[in-house]
Amino acid sequence: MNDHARWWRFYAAEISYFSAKVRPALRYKGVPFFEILPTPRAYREVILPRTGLGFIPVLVTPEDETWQDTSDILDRLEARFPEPPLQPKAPVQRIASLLLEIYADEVLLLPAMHYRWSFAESVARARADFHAASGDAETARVFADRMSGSIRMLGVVPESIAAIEAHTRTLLELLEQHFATSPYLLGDRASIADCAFMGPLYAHLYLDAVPGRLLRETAPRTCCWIERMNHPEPGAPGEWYVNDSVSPTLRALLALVGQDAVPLLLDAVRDFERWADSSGKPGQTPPRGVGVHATRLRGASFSRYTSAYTPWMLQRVLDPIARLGSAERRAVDSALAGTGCEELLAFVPRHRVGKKDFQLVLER
Ligand SMILES: N[C@@H](CCC(=O)N[C@@H](CS)C(=O)NCC(=O)O)C(=O)O
Repeated sequence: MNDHARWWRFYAAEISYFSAKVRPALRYKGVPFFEILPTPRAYREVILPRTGLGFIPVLVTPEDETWQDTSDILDRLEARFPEPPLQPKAPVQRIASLLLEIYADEVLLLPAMHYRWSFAESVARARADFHAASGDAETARVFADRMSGSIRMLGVVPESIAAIEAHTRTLLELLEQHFATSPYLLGDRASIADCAFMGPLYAHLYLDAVPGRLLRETAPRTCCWIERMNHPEPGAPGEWYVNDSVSPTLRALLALVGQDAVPLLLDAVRDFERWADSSGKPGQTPPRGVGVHATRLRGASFSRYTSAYTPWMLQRVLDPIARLGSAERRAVDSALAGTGCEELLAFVPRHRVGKKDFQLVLER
């Protein structure tokens, strides 16, 4: 008989972006877990009292610790279950995987939210799926209203929609080329980058009505990768690319990040720095939106709200960069030269964001 007290409890939903990032890691590492629906009771009795936040996923360990925030969860899982690894240690692949993670978490939110909330067919399906997952029509309606009402603040506006769709088509083309030769983003083994890509690609673009057709009609290899990620084979054969290298198709994906996502990320963190210079107080929890900034995607100009989460995610890339030795740094610079990602790596923040009790805190 199973000893259920030793199982992990994963509060998550199938159509939740960030749940989809952690679930493959739990399966891949063979963590014994129950996935528990985000019902009103789960929020009331577990999620809100333990984290003070209304976010999923939340992971509760067998020792009754609470883990929240997918990036922290993936780091802690890696420390607790180092085999099979999901986080490359070699510098180029380490930095590449973190660049792909910040791109997936912060920028692919735009196509994911656009394709879910801009089309009546997708909206009807998502609302029904929210109801099914929460088990409560009113809770689902309130949540769906909040999500659909947030897309303008994220930058999904009439001025940006053509650029968001063009970006998505390019991404799918590049993924199709990549998966023609490699089963995962960094070669023959899954990584944290694959986990992060599952958020937008599985939970939204694959499961939602309108983009679901787009993926099945134009991106069959990406659909196979999604299924592969959700159903890892025990034993996890394969390795990342040899000698810390980057394949031409992975480089093309990094160049897409450099060309389209880096300007968005830099506009966001520069605006956060302006807010912190003028209004931030060390020790304070920044508001969820500290302001609004102008940005551009493929020539389209639009505005988005500025979140303290973007600089926190960027620190995840910049901190390991700062720890590299000079030969390692040269290797990273030469692998990324010409992709456009260099500008992000060269950014030097004046401020620092930390965490206290699951809340972001301005440290300096
Ligand atoms: N940074 C968090 C984000 C979690 C998140 O945004 N989760 C969504 C579901 S995919 C949510 O619960 N949103 C509720 C809200 O925005 O109020 C993480 O990585 O865990």
